[in-house]
Amino acid sequence: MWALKHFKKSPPPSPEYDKPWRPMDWKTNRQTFMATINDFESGNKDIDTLRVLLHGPQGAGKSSFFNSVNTALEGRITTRALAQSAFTGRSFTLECNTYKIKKKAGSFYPFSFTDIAGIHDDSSTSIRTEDIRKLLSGHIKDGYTFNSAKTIDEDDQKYNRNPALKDRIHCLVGVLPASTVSLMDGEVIKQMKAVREKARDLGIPQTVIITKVDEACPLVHEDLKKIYTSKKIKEKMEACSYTLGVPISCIYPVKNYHRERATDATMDVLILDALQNIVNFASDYVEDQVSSG
Ligand SMILES: Nc1nc2c(ncn2[C@@H]2O[C@H](COP(=O)(O)OP(=O)(O)OP(=O)(O)O)[C@@H](O)[C@H]2O)c(=O)[nH]1
Ligand SMILES: [Mg+2]
Repeated sequence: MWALKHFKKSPPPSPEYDKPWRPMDWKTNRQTFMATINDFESGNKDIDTLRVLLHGPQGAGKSSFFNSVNTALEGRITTRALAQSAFTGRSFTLECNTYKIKKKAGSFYPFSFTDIAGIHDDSSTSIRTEDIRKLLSGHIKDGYTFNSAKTIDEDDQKYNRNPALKDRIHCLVGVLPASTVSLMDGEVIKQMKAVREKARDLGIPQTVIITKVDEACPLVHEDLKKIYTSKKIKEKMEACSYTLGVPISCIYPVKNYHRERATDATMDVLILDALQNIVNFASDYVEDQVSSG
């Protein structure tokens, strides 16, 4: 009895590491990122735009991620890609849309984002993997509306019979929500892996954006700067790395702009860090393709 009364419960383990496991300098980074991104060139004089494809489950935050990049670069809230306001059970983005972002001086940044419909857990209603392979290799032009019942016809006016390096996708970005990364449907994982394999066969570099970190971890919800000390977020990133087979170093967690009414320096740093890495991968790919003929 005495022993029970005086038995001290050990405190619950802290949800936070003492030190960040990925270094991030929150104060100075935004200017540094902007300077680098503003001076960025495609890495090849024949290719003025590096093409990035956003791919992932429906409602993962793909359109919101593009809007977030646009917002972080422009320094004001923008919503060019329509994101869904609430979950509807259907993919909100239907057409294949490619977006470029204007610099203040009127020219464009040397990269674009292609936003397509998300993967459904029923593969018969998702964009066909074969069509995504064609998109990766540059056969599908912007504005094409995918048909889950059949792949693009070679006579379709949106079909490009002879794509050049500039028409290809130069970096594949998987987008997954942190909150459901460990609960992902087997069919969705299968479709994502199939696309990753196609990209690998074409030598296209790949990264992953983990969205909705605010919904996955209360600490991060309170203070986004805790993203790299949060045990929960590290756990989610490890689960994502394991499930998809992507190295952790190529996974970037972000909180997307979705209902904010003003920009936020901490959100911008995470978004711009991810953007800089994506664009560097794409540029390396283009350089390698040219040097290997
Ligand atoms: N809390 C939170 N919500 C987010 C975040 N990113 C996106 N959302 C919300 O998630 C929902 C889906 O976002 P979308 O950008 O439309 O997702 P999508 O991947 O483009 O979806 P489909 O086009 O339907 O495949 C929207 O209601 C967004 O407001 C985020 O980082 N945090
Ligand atoms: Mg969308």
